[in-house]
Amino acid sequence: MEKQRAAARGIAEELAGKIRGGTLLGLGSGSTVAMVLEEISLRLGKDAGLRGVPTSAQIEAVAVRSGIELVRFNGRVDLVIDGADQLDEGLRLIKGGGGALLKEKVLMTSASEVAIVASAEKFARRLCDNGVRVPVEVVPMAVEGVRAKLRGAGGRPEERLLPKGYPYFTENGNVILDVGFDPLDRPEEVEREVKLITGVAEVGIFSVKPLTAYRMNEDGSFDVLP
Ligand code: A5P
Repeated sequence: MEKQRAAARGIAEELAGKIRGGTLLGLGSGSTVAMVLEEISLRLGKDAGLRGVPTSAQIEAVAVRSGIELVRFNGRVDLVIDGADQLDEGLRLIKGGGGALLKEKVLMTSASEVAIVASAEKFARRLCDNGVRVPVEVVPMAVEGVRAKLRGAGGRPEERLLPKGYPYFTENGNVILDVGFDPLDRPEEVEREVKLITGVAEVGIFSVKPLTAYRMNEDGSFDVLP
C-alpha cells in the first residue's frame, strides 16, 4: 500500500504539470483515481482552483474532501483522470468494476486528454485474460432479452448483486451484467456489437484513443505508456 501511494504520488506530480488555471478535469471513479486526486490536491494545494466533473458519488465525495470544485458537465472536459479493471497491449480497457462506466465513457469520449492509472497486475495481453469480465449496464426491463443476446454473442452474463443477494442498481437506475468472454483479439468489435443490443446503456470495453496509461509498479515506481 505504501509503495502504491509512492507510485500515485509520482504520477500525481506528472499530471499536476498538465493542470493550469482553468483546466477542467474529468474525475473517473475507483480507489486508484481517488488516491491520485488526493495527491494532486496535496501537491497543488486546496487553493489551486481545481475544478472537475464527477462520474460517481464516490469520487464526488473524494473531490469535496480534496477541495476540488464540482462543475456541471457542458459537453467537454480537458483532462480525464481515471482507473481501469484491465488494459490490453493496445491500451484498450475494461471498466465498470465500480458501476460508473456510463458516465466514465461519456467523459472519456469528450476529453482533450485521457490519463489512465492502474497497478501493474491489471495489464494483460488481451482483454478478458485471467477471467476478467466485461460489465454491461442494462435498462432493467430489458435484462432478460439482453442476457439472451449476450449469450448468442458468445458471452456468459451474470447479474451483479449486492453482497447479501439484493439487486445492484447503478446511479442511473440500471442493472449490470458482468459478462465472461474468451480473451478478446478484437475488443472494438465486441464493444460495438454489445452496444448495439437494444436495452444496453453502455458496455465496459473502452477503445478510446489516444490515451496515456500510467502503470504503478510494485516497487513504488511507475511507467508511462505507450
Ligand atoms: C468504476 O466503475 C471503474 O471503472 C473503476 O475505474 C475501476 O473499477 C478501477 O477501480 P479501482 O481503481 O478501485 O481498482
